[in-house]
Amino acid sequence: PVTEAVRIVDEDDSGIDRAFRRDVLQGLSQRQKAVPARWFYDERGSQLFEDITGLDEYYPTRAETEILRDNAAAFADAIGPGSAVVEFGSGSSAKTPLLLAAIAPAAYVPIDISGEFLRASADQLSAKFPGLPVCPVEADFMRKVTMPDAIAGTPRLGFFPGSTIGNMVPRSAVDMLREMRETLCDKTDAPAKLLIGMDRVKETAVLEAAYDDARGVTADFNLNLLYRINRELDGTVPVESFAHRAIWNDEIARIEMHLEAERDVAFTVCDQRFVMKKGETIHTENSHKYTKRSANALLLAGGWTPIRHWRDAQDRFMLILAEA
Ligand code: AVJ
Repeated sequence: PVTEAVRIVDEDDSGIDRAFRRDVLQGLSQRQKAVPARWFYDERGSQLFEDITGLDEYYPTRAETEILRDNAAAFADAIGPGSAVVEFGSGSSAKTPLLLAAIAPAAYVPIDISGEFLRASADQLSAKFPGLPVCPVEADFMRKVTMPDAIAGTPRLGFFPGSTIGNMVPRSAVDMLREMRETLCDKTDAPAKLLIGMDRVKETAVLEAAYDDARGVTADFNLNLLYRINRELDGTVPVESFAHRAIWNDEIARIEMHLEAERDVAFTVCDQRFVMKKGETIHTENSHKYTKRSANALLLAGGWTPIRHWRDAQDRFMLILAEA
């Protein structure tokens, strides 16, 4: 049974998402232009990301799925039955069923900012687990999210797979981890746990290939942001004049994605004019990579105590269980 999602996106009279407009106009006004990676995920962007997860070069999804598949008994043991699984960002992935099958949860609460995608994956999930209450919530999980009354009093397991935390600079990641703590402690006194996926530091060539695949799917994913700006924010960005770039920043252990202007360009977004020189970029994503120590330090700063770590056989990815 799937309950109706609560819609919370703030739109103006002409149907423009205010947060998207603010982030884009502010981001394009900076010296280093930047748009937060969360805006990749409109319907097409979500589909392109699903396509990325199937690419030979993109190992994180397969590595994390392998960890979930190979450690079901250990997860059941560490987490116990009867928790409400609160997933931050509802993928239509194979990972969630693996976790749910392993731990016998009391309910499943997917939280996502994209309502369409949220409902589709909630329906899929519900079909696989008849009898499991599924309560989707359309919300931005960077802020505290009010939990449905259906799971009042139930212990919570937050699930944040995919190394999505890697999109955030440490300051924002810590803020988010603290908000997740608030969300998971809402309407219950039971102690909360968090199961979080983090991608590991590894050879540069492997990392760069994962973000610049031979078929150009990641390039399309990156460029889709510009099409979205043009469509939703009345933009005139000349998309054909931009190229996808993915580079490893070793100093701070992250992959950076940029959109590079291949000639001098000028365009408007919501009637605001912007110019870019040839070679100038819009920074569209960071994907931080972690060691066990850096992951632990980040979690602790966010109010979570790491209690268990699991890795895939090739040491590419880790799932960490932490408690509030
Ligand atoms: C969904 C944030 C985990 O950083 O690996 C994939 C997004 N960007 N290819 C990642 C992404 C380019 C992905 N996350």
